[in-house]
Parts: sequence; C-alpha cells; structure tokens
Amino acid sequence: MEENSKLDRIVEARMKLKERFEEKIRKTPSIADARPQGHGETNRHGMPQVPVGQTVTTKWPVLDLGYQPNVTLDRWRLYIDGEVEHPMVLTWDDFMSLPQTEDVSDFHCVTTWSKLDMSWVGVRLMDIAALVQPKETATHLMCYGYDTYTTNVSLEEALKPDVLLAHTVYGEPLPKEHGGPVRMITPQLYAWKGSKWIKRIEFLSKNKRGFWEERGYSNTAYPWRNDRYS
Ligand SMILES: Nc1nc2c(c(=O)[nH]1)N[C@H]1C(S)=C(S)[C@@H](COP(=O)(O)O)O[C@H]1N2
Ligand SMILES: [Mo]
Repeated sequence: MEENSKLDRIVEARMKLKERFEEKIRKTPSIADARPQGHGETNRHGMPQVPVGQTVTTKWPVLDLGYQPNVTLDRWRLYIDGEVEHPMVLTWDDFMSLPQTEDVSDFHCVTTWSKLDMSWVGVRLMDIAALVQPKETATHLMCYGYDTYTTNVSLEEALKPDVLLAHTVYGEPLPKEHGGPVRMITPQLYAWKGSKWIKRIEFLSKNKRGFWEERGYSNTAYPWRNDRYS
C-alpha cells in the first residue's frame, strides 16, 4: 500500500519533470548539435560512438583523490536536499526499494579513454528527483562523495534517462575502487561528473563549481564538443 503510493508519486512527478525539462534536454549539445565531434558508428544517443580526442580501451582505470572510503551498507546513507519540496535521507533498503533501471552505456574519461557498452543497474537520477520534487528555482545539482569529492551537473543533463545512481556493474556489486556501494554515472558527459561513493545530492538554484571545476575543468563537460577545460 505504502509502496504503491510511493510509486504513484514517483510516476506522477516524473511526468511533470519530463514536461518541465523536455525542451531544455532537447537543446543540450549532446542532442542538439548539428555536427557532434567524434568518430565511429552512431551510438544510442545519435552521437559518434567515440567523442573527439578519445581512445577506446577495454581496461577500466581507477581515478580518485588518493583515498577510497569504506562505506558499509548498514552505515550507507544518501542525503538529498537543497531546493526540493521533500528533502530525504535514504537508507540502503529505501534506496533498493526504488524503481531499478538496467542500462548499457559508455564511459568517457577526460584523460582521453572511453570504455564502451558497460552494463549497469541502478536508480535513475530522474526517479530520485521525482521523489524529492525539485522546486521551480532548482537548476543544478552538487553531488558529494564520501571521500569529500564534489561535482556540479545541470538538471537538464542529470535528468537524462541514462544518468543512474549505479550499484551494480556487469552483474556484480560495484567494486569499492569504482565507487561502490553506489556511484553516479553521466554517460553523455565526461565521467568526472559522476561522483563515486555518492553521499549527498544537493539541488541548487545557482550553479557552483565542484572539485575539478574549481581546478580548471569545464562546468559543462560535453564530450562531443571537446569541452574539457574552462
Ligand atoms: N567521489 C569521487 N568521484 C569521482 C572521482 C573522485 O576522485 N572521487 N573521480 C572522477 C573522475 S576524474 C573520473 S574519470 C571517474 C573515474 O571513475 P573510475 O575510477 O571508476 O574509472 O570518477 C569520477 N568520480
Ligand atoms: Mo577523470
């Protein structure tokens, strides 16, 4: 009963968010650019599969700040707050009872490697947003990792259907070195926009720079525009 009404609320709020952001999403560079830069076949988003300046690898390098936090499931919490109607703190069970999405997507690291066709399971950022209901004033997110990492993402990017809070990769729990128990992925942006060991999602009414953005990386991070630095 309670689960059903939660799901109804998510579905209804998701429709509203879709309407509100549909046009903005259609105008984002990854979708609207007449000549997205890159090479290879056309991918699932209509982009050249390999963005300009990227090289495909089958390895999966690990990038972090020199510290990999150990977050056990009983202590894991996800804080969602800021410009939202219903701020929330989710436990692991709360999180796993949200609608689960399986998806295959690509991973583009700004250090020029791309890993293609990764298979993930997680909760859509869109469904998290539907749950907490961003206020009209909300325009961006600041994502915080348990390692103190931060990164900012616009809502029109964060609400794309392949943006997940992922807990499973290739059918196995996400390994700690890659951000387990849960990380965000942003397949249509450079991968630094996806916080590993995600702890908090803050909805903002004004854009702010995260860790790498303060150190010269782009606020927007569009792979098919070679949009690496600002
Ligand atoms: N919390 C946290 N998230 C992070 C980072 C980090 O150092 N800390 N590095 C980012 C960078 S620069 C990249 S390229 C990807 C790397 O993910 P991977 O280590 O799983 O390849 O995570 C991003 N998310
Ligand atoms: Mo990166």
